[in-house]
Amino acid sequence: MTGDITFSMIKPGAVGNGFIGPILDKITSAGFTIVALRMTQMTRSEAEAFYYVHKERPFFTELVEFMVGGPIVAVVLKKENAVEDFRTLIGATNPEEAAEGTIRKMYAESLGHNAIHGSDSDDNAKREVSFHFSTRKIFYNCSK
Ligand code: 3AN
Repeated sequence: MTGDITFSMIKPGAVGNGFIGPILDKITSAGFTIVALRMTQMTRSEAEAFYYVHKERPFFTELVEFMVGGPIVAVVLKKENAVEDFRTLIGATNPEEAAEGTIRKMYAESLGHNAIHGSDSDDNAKREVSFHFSTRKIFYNCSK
């Protein structure tokens, strides 16, 4: 059985380009309910910890630099089959390969600056949600 919660971050590039509103509108129009939301700027050690699984990858330093370069919007989203449906909504990691109408196709600048993050599994969604939000800041009972 799949969970009904996923975690997303609107990344600094998309925030800086003024796309918070349009991106949140696409997310809620696709049937996701926002149950937690926070605008913040990650510290270097927070970004390194969040992307720990990528620490051996060649793009790790570039990724951390980008993610600490400006504010992000962290959101917890609720919907049936949330993780998979949200990955479909955001599109491929590389915006050049993302399907028409996906968030990355519409708002991403490049593979490194790809507008938005979405959890890739239920376990990672749980880890990422608790990384950014304490339990009492998540409003699971929201329905719209
Ligand atoms: P996704 O975000 O689609 O799950 P991951 O988990 O493979 O993709 O990568 C995490 C983030 O690292 C991506 N969102 C992207 O910003 C960055 N990234 C991934 N691959 C590359 C790459 N080859 N060059 C630069 N940045 C990359």
